[in-house]
Amino acid sequence: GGHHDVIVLGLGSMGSAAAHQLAARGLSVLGLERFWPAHDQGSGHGETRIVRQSYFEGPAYVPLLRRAYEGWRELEEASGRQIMTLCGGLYVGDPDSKIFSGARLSAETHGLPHEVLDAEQIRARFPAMDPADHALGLYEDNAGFVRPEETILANLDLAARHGAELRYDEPVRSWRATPAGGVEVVTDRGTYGADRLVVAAGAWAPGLLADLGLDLRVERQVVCWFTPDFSVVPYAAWTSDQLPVYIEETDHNRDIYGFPMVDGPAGGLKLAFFNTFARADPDAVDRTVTEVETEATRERARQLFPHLTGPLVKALTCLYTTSPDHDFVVGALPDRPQVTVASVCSGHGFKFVPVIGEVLADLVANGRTAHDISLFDPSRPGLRVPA
Ligand code: PYC
Repeated sequence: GGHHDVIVLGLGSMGSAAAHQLAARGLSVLGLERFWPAHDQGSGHGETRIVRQSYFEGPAYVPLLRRAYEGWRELEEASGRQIMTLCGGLYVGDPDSKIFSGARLSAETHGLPHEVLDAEQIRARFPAMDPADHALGLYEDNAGFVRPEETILANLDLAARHGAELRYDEPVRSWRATPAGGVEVVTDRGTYGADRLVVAAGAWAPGLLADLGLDLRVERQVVCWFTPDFSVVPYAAWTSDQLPVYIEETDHNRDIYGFPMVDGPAGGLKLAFFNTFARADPDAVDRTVTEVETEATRERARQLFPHLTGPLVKALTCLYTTSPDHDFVVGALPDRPQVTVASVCSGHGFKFVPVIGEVLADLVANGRTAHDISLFDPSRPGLRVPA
């Protein structure tokens, strides 16, 4: 029981950031989480997430990315945790590929420092890589990775430090807007009231927002860590001192992304298909990864990294919650303005955690934000289930 200023439903990537920033602004916050802190059942686990600014998804994201980078450093400062490493980023594809040309458009539109490298230059600079002869790469120094588990734990610690009440192992069964203009949330263990609600439920958001008629889908992804052959390309060439984060587009939706080795020579090189397009139910997802899946990933990855021939270190699954246009869904519900949604991020949201936390806190505390989030409007027509 009890009444709060705001309930945050879901304490993963976006919810923990919202809980932290709302509590820091002096609101009384109740956070509800169905699992445990920094759990591995949703979209916030797996050791690393890419951060990048020459954003192939569109120049409109770049101002938010600039603010996010400031927020990453603020989060490190406030929490005392080391979270972000900038080791550069390389986006490879044909000259007219969405990943290369989209990254170049964002870089040019916003004057972001970058270099265009041809295949020969990529091989010379990054000896682990052997791209196709006709490929180009956009390289930017101002990219790298963040640590998702550290991020979520930092935001949860800071939320608690600012007085938020955080409840774990407590799945939400239902919620409703009350006639008085607030909200009521029912869990397995109680009923809670608040003036406002933030729905940051990730893969569980489509179920909790089913009455909105949005065309959202949950997708199961597979992430692998492989051992390179260090006798051909030495270990140092695979580390973040010498290898950037990377995304490579090829035809037939076989894009991959990955990281340098960040946890020692036994840790493996983490990479994955950008999307498997496999629909999933978050409560029934098969979290076992098969050898067919890992070997398909390796075979594709060896187009860029021919010497990725050693043992698989590990593999795991992860979920995307995706909209039809692949833009985020962040904002108040038009018919119930006391409810703000976030965390439908279509597989590319994590790098925005600090700025989305700030946007959510702005929307809840002030009813508006100075950030331009028009791209993420929950009432845009493209989100609706087709008639
Ligand atoms: O946003 O960089 C990204 C990303 C890589 C894989 C999925 N999302």
